[in-house]
Amino acid sequence: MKVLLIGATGNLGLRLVAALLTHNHTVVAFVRSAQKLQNLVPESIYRQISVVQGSAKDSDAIKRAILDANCDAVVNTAGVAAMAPWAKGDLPEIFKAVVEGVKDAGEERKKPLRTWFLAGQSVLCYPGTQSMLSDFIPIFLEHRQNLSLLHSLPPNSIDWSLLCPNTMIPSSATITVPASPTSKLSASATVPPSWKDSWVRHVPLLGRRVVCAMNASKYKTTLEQNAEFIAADLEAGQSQWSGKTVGVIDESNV
Ligand SMILES: NC(=O)c1ccc[n+]([C@@H]2O[C@H](COP(=O)([O-])OP(=O)(O)OC[C@H]3O[C@@H](n4cnc5c(N)ncnc54)[C@H](OP(=O)(O)O)[C@@H]3O)[C@@H](O)[C@H]2O)c1
Ligand SMILES: *[C@@H]1O[C@H](CO)[C@@H](O)[C@H](O)[C@H]1NC(C)=O
Ligand SMILES: CC(=O)N[C@H]1CO[C@H](CO)[C@@H](O)[C@@H]1O
Ligand SMILES: CC(=O)N[C@H]1CO[C@H](CO)[C@@H](O)[C@@H]1O
Repeated sequence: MKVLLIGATGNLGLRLVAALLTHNHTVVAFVRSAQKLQNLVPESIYRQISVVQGSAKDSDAIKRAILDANCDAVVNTAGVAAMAPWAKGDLPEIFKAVVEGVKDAGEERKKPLRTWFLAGQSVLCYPGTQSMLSDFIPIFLEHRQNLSLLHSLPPNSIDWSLLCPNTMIPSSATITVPASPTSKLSASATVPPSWKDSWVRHVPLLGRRVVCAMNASKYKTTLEQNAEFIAADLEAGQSQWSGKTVGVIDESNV
């Protein structure tokens, strides 16, 4: 596919450049500074991609980038959610602008774009309940409103998925295009995969909160694994993750 990658200079964005190329996608990087991207990736990789400069808060610029390059998919990794409930990050503004730009581009080309957005594990549901994990541990709350926005979209305006990883760490500081993908993630829709509940959840008020905290480290993944997951999914014409929040776990932790 031809993929508009918004936020290519970020931790996850840089790994996505490599993973998308590994999967033979055509990469159009949307960044605030082409120079910064050029400094961050090897020359051999930079030569294989095209770059559009603009702000992810500018929905018109996003729409134009999609239509000008004739992209059929989008990945947005720009913007970071504020961790504390009272804090304000720039993700909400970016998220809203990207949603608008992608939706408008879809309308104009009369076909919704396959689009991956990023949130965090806190918007997945506690298995067996209707409550989000962030009901138990109230962090990264900005992702919640942004999920509501996706849910409120009219049908067929964006073919979206929302990746909801826990902490992502780099497995390598250098950006390379591996000939074949490395270790894999297991995924599930709506809830964290391979959740092992415990009697502790029955402890009044605090129980489920404790289970969430105790389980958190199990869900640590690498940036490279998440990039690989998205790049591989974009190879499929139709994805099982359409319209879903998606939880992931390293297969070796299952
Ligand atoms: N890292 C984690 O452990 C983790 C866990 C769960 C979820 N997430 C989510 O995953 C996403 C990616 O995380 P990350 O660690 O890759 O973040 P990051 O390294 O901080 O990258 C953020 C990217 O956003 C870009 N950006 C910010 N404002 C922009 C604007 N106005 N226009 C264009 N680009 C803009 C930055 O570009 P510049 O280079 O120009 O600043 C940078 O490329 C975030 O939404 C985060 O909330 C992260
Ligand atoms: C990408 O294309 C190369 C060369 O055509 C091919 O050998 C490789 O298997 C492809 N990779 C994937 C993941 O399809
Ligand atoms: C696009 C969208 O709905 N963004 C919302 C994300 O969440 C913040 C609140 O944290 C809202 O103000 C934004 O409107
Ligand atoms: C997957 C996982 O790590 N599950 C653990 C969650 O926390 C409970 C204790 O509260 C453990 O028993 C589970 O093994």
